[in-house]
Amino acid sequence: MKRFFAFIFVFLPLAAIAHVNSPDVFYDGYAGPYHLLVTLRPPAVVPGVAQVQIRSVANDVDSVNILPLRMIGIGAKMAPLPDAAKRSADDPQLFTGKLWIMVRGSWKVQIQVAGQKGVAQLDVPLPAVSSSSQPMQTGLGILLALLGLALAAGLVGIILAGARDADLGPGEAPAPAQIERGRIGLAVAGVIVVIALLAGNRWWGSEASANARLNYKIPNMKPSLVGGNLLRLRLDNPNVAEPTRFRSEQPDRIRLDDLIEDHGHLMHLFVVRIPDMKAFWHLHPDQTQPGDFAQNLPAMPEGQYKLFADIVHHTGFPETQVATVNLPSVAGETLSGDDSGTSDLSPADKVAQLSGGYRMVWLRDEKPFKAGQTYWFRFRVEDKDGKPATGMEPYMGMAGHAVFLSADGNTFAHVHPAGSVSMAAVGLAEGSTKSTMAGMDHDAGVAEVSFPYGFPQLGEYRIFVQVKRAGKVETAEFVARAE
Ligand SMILES: [Cu+2]
Repeated sequence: MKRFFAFIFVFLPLAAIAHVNSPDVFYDGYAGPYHLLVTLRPPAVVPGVAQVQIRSVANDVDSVNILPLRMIGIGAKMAPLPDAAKRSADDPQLFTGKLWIMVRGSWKVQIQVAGQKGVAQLDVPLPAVSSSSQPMQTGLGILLALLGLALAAGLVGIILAGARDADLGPGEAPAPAQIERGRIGLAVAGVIVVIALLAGNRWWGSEASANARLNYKIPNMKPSLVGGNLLRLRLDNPNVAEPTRFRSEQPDRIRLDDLIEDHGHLMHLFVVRIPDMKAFWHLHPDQTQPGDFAQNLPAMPEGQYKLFADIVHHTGFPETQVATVNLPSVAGETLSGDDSGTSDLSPADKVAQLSGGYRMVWLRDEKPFKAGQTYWFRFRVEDKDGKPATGMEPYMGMAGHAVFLSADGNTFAHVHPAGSVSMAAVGLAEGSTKSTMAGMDHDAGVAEVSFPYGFPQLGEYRIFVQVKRAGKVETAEFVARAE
């Protein structure tokens, strides 16, 4: 009975996809000549409403239209009519809108911008999932149950009265035969109501469990250490894709044999020692077979480590697989290729020391950060005399890479100057139109790097910033707090 009336669900905020507990999408890029900072807040539950926020950096935009599209497949070509984003009355550079996202999976938001320099377009990837459902609040449940009981009693009453009193004239009392017919009516009505309630309960139960099966669970990969320094990772696929045709169809598991490269690698693995967070590596394990990855570890001190492995599916759907592992002291190999990291970080408030007397300065104002707001996190690399560093190079095609990690290790985001989207998804979303992302190769060589991001909850965070200078990847760590 209670379950029958539990058809209204109250959903918790969604937990994870790419990044862990940090679902918002931040994107710094250009629609043709227009520089935009885009924040997408995916719906907490799908179907649901995504919030869209677009800031025109140079204040040269007159109007913005937004449109949700599937990332790949037939839905990517069938565009509904776009919605107009609303210009804020207090802040003419800010445009906001809402979009309905009807199906779980890999989406993009197409942003059409008009201004003095003509019309231009930018596509921003939006992964959408529901991660949990929660029973309805007790008060509402009781209210709906009482209303439902009143309806059931009303139905029984109508059938009883119809069977017993239909032939009676005004003021006439029912004869024994009519009373008997009334009893039969009452029994039939009771049976109908009980069957309706049981069938409804069953229908709801199967809908609820179908829905629960589609809730997104954070994949917990299985790490193991082989032969002293080979780290093997067995990926986890606890999630199912939304069935495309019929609800009753058994949904497919999200595949692991469909991964695509994201800035040059199938996997970006971040290894952070907890709880001190003074050791940090950014590694790129090789796929040995679908779902299995292996990495020769660098020299590492003994300790407990958190692992975050970023992968991207062929749909452009990004995922972070997580694990916690205790490692003995690893003799390890010297880092090579794009692998980087160090075990002697000291978290800085503002100025972090790099090698050779260089340093990284966090260009922040003293105002505290608010959770849920988008900021640019800017960093400058200086030489020992405080001059902007020379010899800056792109690291995996970008001016910098940043990891935002909560002090408890439960919130993780891998962010680039272009934002928190996966570069592989951006490539898919763009299709034929070529937009420009902030911080790509052409921006490298500059001593300053910025990352758009917003802290999802209050609390303490660490920011790991990686840049490449004179052939060497430098890692700096900063402490931040969201109030
Ligand atoms: Cu990166």
